[in-house]
Amino acid sequence: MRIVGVPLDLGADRRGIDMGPDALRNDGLVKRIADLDIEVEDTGNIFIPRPAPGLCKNPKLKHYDEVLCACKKVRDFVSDAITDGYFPLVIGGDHSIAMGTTAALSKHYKKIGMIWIDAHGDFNTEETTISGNIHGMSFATSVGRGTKALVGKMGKTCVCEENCVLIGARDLDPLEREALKKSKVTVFTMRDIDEIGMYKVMKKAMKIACNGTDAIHVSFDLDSIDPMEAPGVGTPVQGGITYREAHLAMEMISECGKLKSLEVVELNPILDSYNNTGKLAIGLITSALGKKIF
Ligand code: Z70
Ligand code: MN
Ligand code: MN
Ligand code: MN
Repeated sequence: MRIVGVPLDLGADRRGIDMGPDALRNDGLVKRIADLDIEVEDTGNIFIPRPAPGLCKNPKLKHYDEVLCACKKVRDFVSDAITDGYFPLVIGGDHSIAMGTTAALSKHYKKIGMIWIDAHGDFNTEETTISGNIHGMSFATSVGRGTKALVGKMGKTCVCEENCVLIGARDLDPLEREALKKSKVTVFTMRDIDEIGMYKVMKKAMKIACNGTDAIHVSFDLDSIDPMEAPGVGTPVQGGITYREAHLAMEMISECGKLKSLEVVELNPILDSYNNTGKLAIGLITSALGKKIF
């Protein structure tokens, strides 16, 4: 296991999530993984330069140059980790970094399934975005949708749309919603979880993500969890999944045996009143890595 920290917040509106990786370390991330008898190497944080002051060049792709540059670094670090035989754990940072992680995986695997756990869809493009924040476009980019400004900029993608699942959605922009409906991504909204429960949602999700794929990537946005249990995130949205549901999801992912990389993003220590969100994130990581209660 190799940890790659990405202190990037330029893909999001709010500052603070750049401190996410160090907050997780401070809460004991490395030791908790080592306690599972997993060899763990922490390579520290990727260097993210501060943006040059001045006018925003394109309000529909805010901090484009900086985010792209950061994602290319993420791609190279993650790709090197895989080449060196490590399981990559990417800790953010805002969700735009998924574009780098999925580009790296695409160099090593032929057909990738992806489980994207998020309150949001992150399925915007330069054309549909309202905010201009690139973290709202990273899912779309990872499956090859959107403008040339992002798609293909980090290399080709082998993330297969029909093997992708979005879980926990409850805050979609209007055009983003239409794009998701037209796509081959399977969406399990909060309503689906209410109706059939997380166990059945995950059974279906794993079947879709595993079908004919040689790797599964999990991209976990901590804002998927209800803000009552996880207040320390970039964009809190009411009505999320519970702590227990999140653990069940991670345990079921771990049991499938195809998990090849994990990414945990959008931790905002500034809003994390009692460090609960950081501790919760570490617990979820250990569940995904195979920790069992009994
Ligand atoms: C909105 C946008 C978003 C995360 C916020 C929100 C996107 N759809 N993603 N927080 N992780 O700006 O595109
Ligand atoms: Mn935002
Ligand atoms: Mn997200
Ligand atoms: Mn989100």
